[in-house]
Amino acid sequence: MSAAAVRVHRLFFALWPDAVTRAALIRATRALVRHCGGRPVPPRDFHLTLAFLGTVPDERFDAVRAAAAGCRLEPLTLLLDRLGYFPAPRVLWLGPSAPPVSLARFVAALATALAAVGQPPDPRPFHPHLTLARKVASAPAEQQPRPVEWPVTGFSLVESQTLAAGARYRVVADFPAGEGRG
Ligand code: 3AM
Repeated sequence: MSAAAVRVHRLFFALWPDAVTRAALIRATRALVRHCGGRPVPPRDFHLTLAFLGTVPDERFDAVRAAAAGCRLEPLTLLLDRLGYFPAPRVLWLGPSAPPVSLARFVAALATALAAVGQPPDPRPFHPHLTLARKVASAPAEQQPRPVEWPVTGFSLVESQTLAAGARYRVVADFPAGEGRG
């Protein structure tokens, strides 16, 4: 088979909010996002990336899923209370001012498990954030959002499809917290 014929997926692992949390996120950030300009992320796409894999050949998909299923995420509550700005990609984000240590530990374990099946994620340091808008011209002023509590009961494998209108995300597997090895 030629390389061009190999079916691939563009994948990442993320925390994907439940409907109640998504509604709270919308309420807490709508006005701020409107005020900051830029290109808002549609709320249906809200997520917090844990590990970005990029292109994964179809034949490795099951190994990636199995590697993640073996990683144990402890249930936790994220308090998203801080608005931030990444200047280079001009991204406005919402994140926790005190990220749980267990989440960073989980992300490290997930990266190790993925590397072991030949699919190491992007190596950049984990900086937990939920992107609210892209192409935002400047950092927000001093405003801060009403904090949002996010009960995290699992994590997800997400496929990103690049369409003319931009990226579309689709959850392709869910992994409940409390399962997998410690
Ligand atoms: O979670 P956020 O919105 O910050 O920008 C992409 C998005 O980030 C990022 O992965 C998330 C899900 O698509 N992303 C896209 N290409 C990437 C790459 N090559 C990337 N992250 C790391 N390396």
